[in-house]
Amino acid sequence: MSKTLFDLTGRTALVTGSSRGLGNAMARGLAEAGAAVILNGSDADRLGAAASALRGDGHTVLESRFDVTDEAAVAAAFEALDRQGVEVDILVNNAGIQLRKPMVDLSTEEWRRVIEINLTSAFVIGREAARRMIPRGRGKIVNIGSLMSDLARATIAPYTVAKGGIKMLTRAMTAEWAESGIQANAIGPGYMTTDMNRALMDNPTFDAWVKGRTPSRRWGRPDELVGTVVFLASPASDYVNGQIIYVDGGMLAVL
Ligand code: GCO
Repeated sequence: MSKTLFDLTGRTALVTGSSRGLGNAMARGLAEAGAAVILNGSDADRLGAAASALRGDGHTVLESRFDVTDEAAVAAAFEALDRQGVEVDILVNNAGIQLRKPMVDLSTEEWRRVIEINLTSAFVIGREAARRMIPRGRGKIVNIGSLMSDLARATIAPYTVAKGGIKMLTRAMTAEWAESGIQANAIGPGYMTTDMNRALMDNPTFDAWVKGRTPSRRWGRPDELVGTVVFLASPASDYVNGQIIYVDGGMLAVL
């Protein structure tokens, strides 16, 4: 097997929401596979600390601080990269929030905010990236979905709808951009040990439910997404398009 199949040397990856959590773990994994990484976040201190940590390990890191819901800021960030001669070869649309509240108590503004961050931003940033990938005839887009791309859980309706939309946006990107040499795919993480899930992990009943409902009988670790994101960012996936790969310990495979 060619050694270059999973080699990202010479490629640049932008990972949104990569100051911490799944985004930071994936950015580190892409860097360890040879990519230069562009970290994104809205908090300058957290972004700087994350960048320093990766640079400390010898990786090539740029910082691009923008709010993924601010369309003008997104456009300006890409224009800044253009001016620096930095081409985004790999885009990981990871940024997202969670809001746990019954729909009857949810405000329309709360609904819109989650959809804006978790779904619309992937379209807006994907559009900016694709406008530059299409003339180059190549590009990799990895959208981060969820178990909720396929199944619903009570009290997280806007997150569920957004993640379902991520699965279909991935297919829409494929429908329009595959012929230009872009591969757009998604990853559906299962229950992973992240800050976003801290309240669930600390709830003995929920913790027991996750372990009982997951065939692997455990929560997933953020670094367990690295193999899949490197695969989807590398030449190994040049004929893979419009797919969602669940990294969920088998949860979606069984009742
Ligand atoms: C929840 C969790 C889930 C996980 C993940 C599962 O409240 O049920 O936050 O949404 O974070 O998305 O794939």
